[in-house]
Amino acid sequence: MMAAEFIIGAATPELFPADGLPETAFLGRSNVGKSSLINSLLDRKGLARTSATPGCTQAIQFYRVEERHYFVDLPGYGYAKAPLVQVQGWKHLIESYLTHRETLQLCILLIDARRGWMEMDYALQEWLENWGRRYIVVATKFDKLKTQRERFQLMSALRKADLKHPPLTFSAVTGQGVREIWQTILKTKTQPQS
Ligand SMILES: Nc1nc2c(ncn2[C@@H]2O[C@H](COP(=O)(O)OP(=O)(O)OP(=O)(O)O)[C@@H](O)[C@H]2O)c(=O)[nH]1
Ligand SMILES: [Mg+2]
Repeated sequence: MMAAEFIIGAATPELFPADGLPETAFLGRSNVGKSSLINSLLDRKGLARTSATPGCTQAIQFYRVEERHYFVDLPGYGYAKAPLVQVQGWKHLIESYLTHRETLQLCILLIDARRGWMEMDYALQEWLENWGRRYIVVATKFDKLKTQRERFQLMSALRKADLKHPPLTFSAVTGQGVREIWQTILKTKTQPQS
């Protein structure tokens, strides 16, 4: 089993770990399945807190993997019932992380397979492009698409977003996609940042 431990939930940038280990960050709408993906990749059911209630993860959560890498669980966006101050706090925290974090090597942008791209996903993608961040797109909850037709429609919708890396699919229920996502993470670690 892979060694992984929770290090800190950081609500301000001063609390981010300072030991310089490379990081993979998980981003996406509230409730899309970020924490579930982290648990699946690490094969640890309750490590990252998951919840059926959107907006569960508020601070930026750092998990150290095998003493040489961080997985970073970012708070979700687009939760309609969140108070405005909270939305502004979210924006500030995420932007300072994505803009300044030198150890950030790869962003994993999660998209709900049933919904496809939504407005805020595009905004975030554009933001990642503008800041030259390396990222991949993962369509989660793939198990919820029951027919071939639905799956085909999703994949063609995802490809419209002009991605450098082809989108991957994932399900926390079936475990589908775990290996491909790991391969991408490991590959990124060995490539110099462009
Ligand atoms: N069917 C299915 N349900 C999933 C999958 N991934 C996550 N879920 C469920 O979706 C809900 C939200 O999952 P989380 O992992 O907590 O989502 P999150 O993106 O971390 O949410 P926030 O922290 O609130 O932003 C939970 O009820 C999960 O059990 C999946 O692949 N398939
Ligand atoms: Mg979460």
